[in-house]
Amino acid sequence: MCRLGARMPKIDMDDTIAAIATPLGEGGIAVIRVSGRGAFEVVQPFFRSPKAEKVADCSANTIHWGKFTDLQGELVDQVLLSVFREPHSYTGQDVIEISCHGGLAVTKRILNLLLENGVRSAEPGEFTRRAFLNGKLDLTQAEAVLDLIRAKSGRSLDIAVRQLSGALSRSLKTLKDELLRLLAHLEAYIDFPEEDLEVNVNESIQEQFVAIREKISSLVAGFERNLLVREGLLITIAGKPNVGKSSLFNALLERDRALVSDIPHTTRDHLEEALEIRGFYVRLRDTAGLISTPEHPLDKLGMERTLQAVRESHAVLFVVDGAAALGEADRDVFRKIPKEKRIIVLMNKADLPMKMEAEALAALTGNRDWIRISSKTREGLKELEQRIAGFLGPETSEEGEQITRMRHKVAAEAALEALARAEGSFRERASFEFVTVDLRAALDALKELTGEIYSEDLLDVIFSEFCIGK
Ligand SMILES: Nc1nc2c(ncn2[C@@H]2O[C@H](COP(=O)(O)OP(=O)(O)O)[C@@H](O)[C@H]2O)c(=O)[nH]1
Ligand SMILES: [Mg+2]
Repeated sequence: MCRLGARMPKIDMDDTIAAIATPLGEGGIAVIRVSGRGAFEVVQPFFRSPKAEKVADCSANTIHWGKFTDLQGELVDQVLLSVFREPHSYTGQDVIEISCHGGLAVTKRILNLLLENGVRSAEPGEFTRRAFLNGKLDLTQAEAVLDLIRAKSGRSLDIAVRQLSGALSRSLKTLKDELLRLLAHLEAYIDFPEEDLEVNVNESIQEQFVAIREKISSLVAGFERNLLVREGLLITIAGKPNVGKSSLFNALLERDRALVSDIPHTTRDHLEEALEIRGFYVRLRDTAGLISTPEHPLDKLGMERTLQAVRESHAVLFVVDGAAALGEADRDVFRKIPKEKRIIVLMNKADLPMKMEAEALAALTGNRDWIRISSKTREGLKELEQRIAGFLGPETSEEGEQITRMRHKVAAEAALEALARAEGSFRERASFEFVTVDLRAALDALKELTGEIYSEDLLDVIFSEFCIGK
């Protein structure tokens, strides 16, 4: 691996670090993780096993019951030590995991005893950073560790697990191999005058360019959707007062979260709740009904909040009352929704006799389809959930690997640009040196994506997002 820039790493990789790896609080057990060359020696003075085993003599991947005491021999807790030996551990170093009872005082006491005995407190993400630096994971997998911990829905968990298992790394490896093959191919002909290239060689090189370009493009294609899957789709319910927005909000949440009444302007501030729709993480907002001429100062504030919520959201549910005719107030609301938003039109109160004219609604909404729903009887809600899930992904995931972070996108786009330059030079029959320089730049961009090329600053940014103990 090579490092960009000639700076010394800020973090010493060789000292022994420790941290509580489980959430701080009460639980069945807690785990304190120790990693580094001195892991066995620093734990030894505190550990008494019935067979008086030395920690350093324990075989790799074994678990040992014993007493954890302070240096005066006072019992702190009965613990299990899990022993891992370099290089077969999470960090690639000698690692001991101390499982103790899951209380705040006991975990802190064990950690403090270790810290007083020459162990350094781990920085956020430092265990995973060591794993990366020791080649246990590439950078996309290290990022997936964080995504897995943070996953809020089944779908975001699926993506993180695949990425952690190396699916994205393998796709990138194939791409890098193809780029290397193309480079080798070109370099084999570098001493030939271009015009002497046989037609079939020329065609084969062009085909390789196209194949690589298409693969990188398809990696980038799903980025925005993956980002939404990971961070959650923000959906705002908008409509004039009394069309049933809060009732719909409650129906989707399956609990009475928002106040519902037939008094207009019941909802003044917007409410936000998280829910899972077909395995996707969604943040749903109920808003104050939009009116064009708010009189009460609180209504004016409510309007501003609603408009802000609409602007911030990825998708808008535009609700009309199907039991009434379409009015100017509905038109006003629709005009306030930016048209680049994903919009779903909902004709609510389908359990009542319908008065809404389909033509008028189609004319207003630019012929968007609508769904007839009833927040009262739940009619149409399944279809609505399906439409929402459709924004985030196909029902079954048969697509290839896709990137999940802005950092990946920037690197993949840099690779695409360099590849386009190389392809251009090749078509224009420029000297092969021009072609290979840009191909190498494309390769380097992919290496930055996987972390074969990295800077300490980049690692600082990535791992600072982690919690201590991971
Ligand atoms: N029959 C019927 N009434 C509904 C439905 N949805 C809402 N309502 C009623 O419409 C009124 C306004 O509902 P609310 O959810 O507070 O509307 P909001 O002002 O848009 O939030 C209340 O009396 C609700 O019970 C529905 O699907 N069917
Ligand atoms: Mg309401």
